[in-house]
Amino acid sequence: MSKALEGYRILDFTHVQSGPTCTQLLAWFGADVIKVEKAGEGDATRAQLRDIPGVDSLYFTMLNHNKRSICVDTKTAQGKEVLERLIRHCDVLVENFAPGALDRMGFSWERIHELNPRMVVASVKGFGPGPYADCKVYENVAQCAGGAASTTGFDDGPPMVTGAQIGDSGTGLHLALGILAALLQRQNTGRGQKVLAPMQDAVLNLCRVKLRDQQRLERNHVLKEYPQYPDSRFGSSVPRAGNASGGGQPGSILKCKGWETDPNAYIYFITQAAVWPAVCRVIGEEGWITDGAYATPEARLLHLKPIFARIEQWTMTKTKFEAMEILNEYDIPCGPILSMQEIAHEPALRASGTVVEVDHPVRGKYLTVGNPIKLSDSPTEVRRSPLLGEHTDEVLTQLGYGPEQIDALRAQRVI
Ligand code: CAO
Repeated sequence: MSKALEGYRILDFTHVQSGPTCTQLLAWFGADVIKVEKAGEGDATRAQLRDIPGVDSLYFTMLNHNKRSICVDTKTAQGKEVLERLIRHCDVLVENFAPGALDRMGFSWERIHELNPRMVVASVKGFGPGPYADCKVYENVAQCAGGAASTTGFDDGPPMVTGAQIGDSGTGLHLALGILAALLQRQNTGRGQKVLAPMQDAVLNLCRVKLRDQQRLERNHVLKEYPQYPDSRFGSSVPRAGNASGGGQPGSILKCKGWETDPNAYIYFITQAAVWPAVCRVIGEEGWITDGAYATPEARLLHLKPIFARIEQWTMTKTKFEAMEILNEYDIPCGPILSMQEIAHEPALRASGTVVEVDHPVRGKYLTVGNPIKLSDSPTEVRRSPLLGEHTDEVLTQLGYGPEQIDALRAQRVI
């Protein structure tokens, strides 16, 4: 079967996490992704967080599937010549170097556009234009600057970052969308364009509901869906809401049977208005269906803490999976808190290709997260990440280099 992005060539000048997540997605959709790495060392993540000495780390392998790897020292004259040929050969250049690195290498947007006017040049940077435009940025910096940390955690604790890599992988997703839009526009204009996804902006986009709440707070000085209501005072900015949903359907994380010893024996429980009578029946509080203090969503906002405490008395009598089964019978929205161990063995995720076992010639078998986006006419087949420079000769040959020229480049340590 054909692939959605078959025929598109991506010059993958990315490293660490944000850029590689973007190009990995493009590769999964069928693009030919050529990862250009520093001769001799490669992407720094190959050697970071290693669990087996001398073997490409899981960090690297899990972010670079389905790509080809070519080693070129792009700071040498001959290396720049290789890069120029690659720019002419490819449709998209994706990079996430520190601000200015590509210009310093001699490949400004103007130069790239001159070499290949159809090329889309896509960049992840920590910040967009402004006072921090020149800063280097990693995941948690973006979470902090994008509004996630100040709105995550508990009211009486410090700001908190989340394990979901919304700054890196979240920005990679945004960039991939920008690239696809630019490629579609190119079909009409014949021209490439610059695509920029700043990490701060991507995180803020994912924190959109908190900017919504900031404005609601400024107008009404209270957020009735937040756990601070009705007992505590609100300040001037959106507070941390703990595990409350903070949205139109109140929710909370509740203990289940075994919570004393199992750190993940919890369930997320949502008291959706439509199923409130069912919630009351399940927990044995039928009186709450008609009691004025509980009967409407607005009335319940005054009593969310005692309501969830009462529901928790019920969830503590069930395992999270037993509770799920019962609640699903009544269409009550809920979800078990799954550990990574449970997710790794979840048969449905294996069956859908979201958790995939991959075989690597040096590392052996390992688990990875496959393509979470499913296209019915473009199935994803997850292939292992490339060894450093595995495809250097193959790609250089495609670019028109002969065997002697390749040997000479190798002798001069350009590749
Ligand atoms: N040959 C020769 N040199 C190469 C090369 C190659 N094939 N590939 C890269 N380089 C050089 C670059 O030209 C640059 O050199 P200069 O600093 O002399 O211009 C250098 O290698 C890489 O620079 P860097 O500053 O990007 O790398 P770093 O490890 O110091 O910083 C990071 C890493 C992530 C902080 C920075 O790249 C950054 O802020 N990127 C943008 C934001 C981002 O993507 N952050 C997410 C990080 S986690 O996903």
